[in-house]
Amino acid sequence: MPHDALIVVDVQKDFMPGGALPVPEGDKVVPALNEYIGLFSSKGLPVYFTRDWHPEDHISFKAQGGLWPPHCVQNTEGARFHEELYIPHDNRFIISKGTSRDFDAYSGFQGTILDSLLKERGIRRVFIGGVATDYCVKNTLLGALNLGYFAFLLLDAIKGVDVNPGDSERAIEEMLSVGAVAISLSDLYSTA
Ligand code: VGL
Ligand code: ZN
Repeated sequence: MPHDALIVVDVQKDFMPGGALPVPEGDKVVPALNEYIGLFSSKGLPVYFTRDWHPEDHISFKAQGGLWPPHCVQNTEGARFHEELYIPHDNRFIISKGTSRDFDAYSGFQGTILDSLLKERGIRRVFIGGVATDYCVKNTLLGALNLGYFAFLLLDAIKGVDVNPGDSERAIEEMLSVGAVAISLSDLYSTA
């Protein structure tokens, strides 16, 4: 529908198997996401790609006392999007987050202009998929709800890191408990 937008969260090489901070089966989100991207794009609806885009001495890295190995360092190979991710030519926006040394951002809205880009277009509903379910997907979705958007969680296009077993399941339950609606590709095709 008009006023719908797709948000693709952090589908970057470092979050894929073999990357610096791999999400198990993270690459499995790509085929489904490409279908969502094609669907939105074919209807002229905007697609927003978030990316983790850290300086090399970022506060979230272990050397600075953070939780994570260095990942998604600006302008490195690991920060690039998965090679098979479909990036349309039109109506697509890249949102870099976690770009300053002393702040981390699990949400695509934190420290970015994503909210103003959506507002400018009158977007009311956002469809969110990508990685990691239990970090950046969750925080981006909760941010969207807090900012007043209606949020769909793309159940067939998310994967989590599960630092503790069950983290992704709990993240999904939390998102649904605060108002997100879970959908899959088949739901969209049956109403298209
Ligand atoms: C993420 C951990 C650290 C994510 C980003 O994209 O979910 N997770 N930085
Ligand atoms: Zn990060």
